[in-house]
Amino acid sequence: MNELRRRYLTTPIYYASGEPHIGHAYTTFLADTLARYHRQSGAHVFLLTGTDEYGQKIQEEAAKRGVEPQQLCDEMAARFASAWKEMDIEYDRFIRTTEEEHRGVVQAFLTRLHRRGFIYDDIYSGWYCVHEERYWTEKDLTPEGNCPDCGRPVRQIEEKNYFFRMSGFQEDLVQHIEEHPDWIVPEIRRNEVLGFLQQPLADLSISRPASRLHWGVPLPFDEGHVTYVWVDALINYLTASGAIDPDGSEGSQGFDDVTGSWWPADLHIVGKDILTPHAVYWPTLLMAAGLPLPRQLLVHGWWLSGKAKMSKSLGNVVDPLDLREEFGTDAVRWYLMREMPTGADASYTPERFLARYGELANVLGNLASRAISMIVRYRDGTVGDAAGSGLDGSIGSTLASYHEAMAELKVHDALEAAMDLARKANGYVETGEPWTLAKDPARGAELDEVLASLLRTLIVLSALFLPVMPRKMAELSSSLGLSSVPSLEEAVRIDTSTLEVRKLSPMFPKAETQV
Ligand code: ME8
Repeated sequence: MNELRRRYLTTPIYYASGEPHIGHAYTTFLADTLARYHRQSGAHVFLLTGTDEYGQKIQEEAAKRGVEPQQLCDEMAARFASAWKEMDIEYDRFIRTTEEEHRGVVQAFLTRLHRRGFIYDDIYSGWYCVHEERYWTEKDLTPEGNCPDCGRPVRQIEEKNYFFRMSGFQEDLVQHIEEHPDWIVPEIRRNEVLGFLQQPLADLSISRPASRLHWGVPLPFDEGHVTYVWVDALINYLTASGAIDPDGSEGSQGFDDVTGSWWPADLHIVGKDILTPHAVYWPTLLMAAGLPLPRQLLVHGWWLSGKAKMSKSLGNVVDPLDLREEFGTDAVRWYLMREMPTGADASYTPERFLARYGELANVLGNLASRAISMIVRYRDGTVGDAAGSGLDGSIGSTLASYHEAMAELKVHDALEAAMDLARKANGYVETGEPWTLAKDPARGAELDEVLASLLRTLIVLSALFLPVMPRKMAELSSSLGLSSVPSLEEAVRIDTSTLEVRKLSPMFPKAETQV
């Protein structure tokens, strides 16, 4: 298999303590959209998602509900998996950190670090936020003495911990980031990490005493402690890659040679809330284990409701399932992908949703419906192979901008380029006036040219929108007489004279919801 044509993409693994919400859905749609784009271009893709199941937060949530942590995790993992299936996420693996295989890989990884002398024990005393699973120093806390990340009260603790010598990798990490300008995108997040790395990097606590927290992977070298949930969670990307033998009690199988596995990941897609674990803890842990680093991190912004982050604990989460009921999954995917410039924050409002939906209905849906009806009405569903330059120039430039934007992970720009082609095609209908041509038998050749050009454009549009709206584009391509949505390479080569176009019911019906 050609190495370059492999793409290993990951989403974060979501905490099994809460229900899937629009924030999770956004990241997962983004990953699925990119995965579908690469698959469609012929790459061999592996898309990983899953649930993060250990840690104090899960232990406490289970206790609150009066169930065993495993039961809570089983229920929530099933909820996430079925939500993703319903939302047409084509993942290749759903990993759960409580799986035996993952526990084995975590232990093999830690054994390796321990043997290499990167782990030591010490007494930790300071503040701890259960919700964020993080230690804080006095100066980190808010003026009220709460967690600086989530604002919740913190606890003072003093306990034995194992530490990873993260500080020793500071220079190597800075060098890596400087030598690979695209390693963290967008640049604002890269600069944030470089800024953070201007201060001395501390060592990382990687354990919690089992007396306080039993719900975790036991350290392989001290059963009295479990692995810090963030260390365990990050390793999921490695477990799923198949690089490390989970039964490797020596902790070495697979570490020296990852060929044949999916490691290293091509792209970790995460929200900005989890930048530090992914851009600092994870690469330094991998360096210590002697493993290659992931090739790129895409760090997106937050969906906000007003100015606040949408989050379950703030109670302002809009359930994407609610929107799907009326508008369908594809419209929700389109809205989320088109509205948020990858990397920036965006606010959800019903007005913006309806405006974006209007674009689907009035530009893409309208083009498809008028072009298809004219092909059916004037040519009984089959157009000739009339060449005619028509929209071909616009198709060429659209493809170039679309691929360029996708390569830069600017999905919103790629989609805008695609929608712009549909807009141009509507303009072409207005100026070409096929209805006038149809009235004049002497202008039949001109009509053929216009209709063939519109058909070629619709074929290309179905391929351009496939990654974001797989269901609707399957309907569209089927009405164009194709057996499936073509790749972009194929789309521009299809001989339109062989196709039988059939009527299509409105792709994006008028919204009943008004604001
Ligand atoms: O952090 N806007 O899990 P989590 C956009 N288990 N994205 C959002 C969002 C919002 N308002 N809210 C959540 C964890 N997200 C860890 C990850 S990975 C090894 C371990 C998305 O359930 C975004 O991707 O809190 C964010 O990074 C992730 O959900 C956090 O999910």
